[in-house]
Amino acid sequence: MMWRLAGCIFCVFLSWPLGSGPSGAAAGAPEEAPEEQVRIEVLFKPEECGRRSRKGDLINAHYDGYLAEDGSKFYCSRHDKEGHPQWFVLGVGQVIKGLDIGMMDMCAGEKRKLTVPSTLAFGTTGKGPVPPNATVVFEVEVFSVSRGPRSMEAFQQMDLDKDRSLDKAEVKEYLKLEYEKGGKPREEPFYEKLLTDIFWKSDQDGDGLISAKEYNIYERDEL
Ligand SMILES: *[C@@H]1O[C@H](CO)[C@@H](O)[C@H](O)[C@H]1NC(C)=O
Ligand SMILES: [Ca+2]
Ligand SMILES: [Ca+2]
Repeated sequence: MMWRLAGCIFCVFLSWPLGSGPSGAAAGAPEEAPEEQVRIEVLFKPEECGRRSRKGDLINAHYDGYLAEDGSKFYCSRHDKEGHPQWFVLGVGQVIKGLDIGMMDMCAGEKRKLTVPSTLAFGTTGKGPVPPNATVVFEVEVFSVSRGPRSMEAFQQMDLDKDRSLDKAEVKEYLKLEYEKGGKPREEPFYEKLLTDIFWKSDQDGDGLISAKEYNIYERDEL
């Protein structure tokens, strides 16, 4: 499951309130002051601590969110989406900044308590039950850490003619396979819309191809 957009098959997209929407602090937050950091407390670390999470990794985790002020719970992934742990890509803004930061270097089985200042959470506007400027606390439990969706393996798999760039036909072929594997084949207009969206986001120079560089926007250290 490689494209973020295709991720809806297994709910990669974190719905509200974890996603950093336009009103989230991630967008246009000023430089963090030194005290505006995520406080990380490791609650449990398994003896066998395998792969540590890094930017671009695909993470599967549960998290509960509390308001620091009164300890009230405002979010619980165990009760959302039928209680399935959530999937997301770490470090790329799919979740609030505080989680992107505080969930680095975790292994499967590890539990942490993260205290996140509002600037790295829901900002000066807040969101839903989270009031403006609220410090929030997340209790997170990681179930799996794996290579991110934009791995070069995935790129090579998609690049059928091996010219180190992806055209629409190649991406479409891949998406179709992924959706069929997921048991949810779609109609043509669905793929067209998805492709338009993917290219709009990834084809930065607008030449109709996604180059390896454009594709691998956040995993440079793995190239
Ligand atoms: C939140 O913080 C901002 C920036 O410090 C401030 O301007 C604003 O008045 C605060 N809002 C509330 C509701 O406290
Ligand atoms: Ca190609
Ligand atoms: Ca391009």
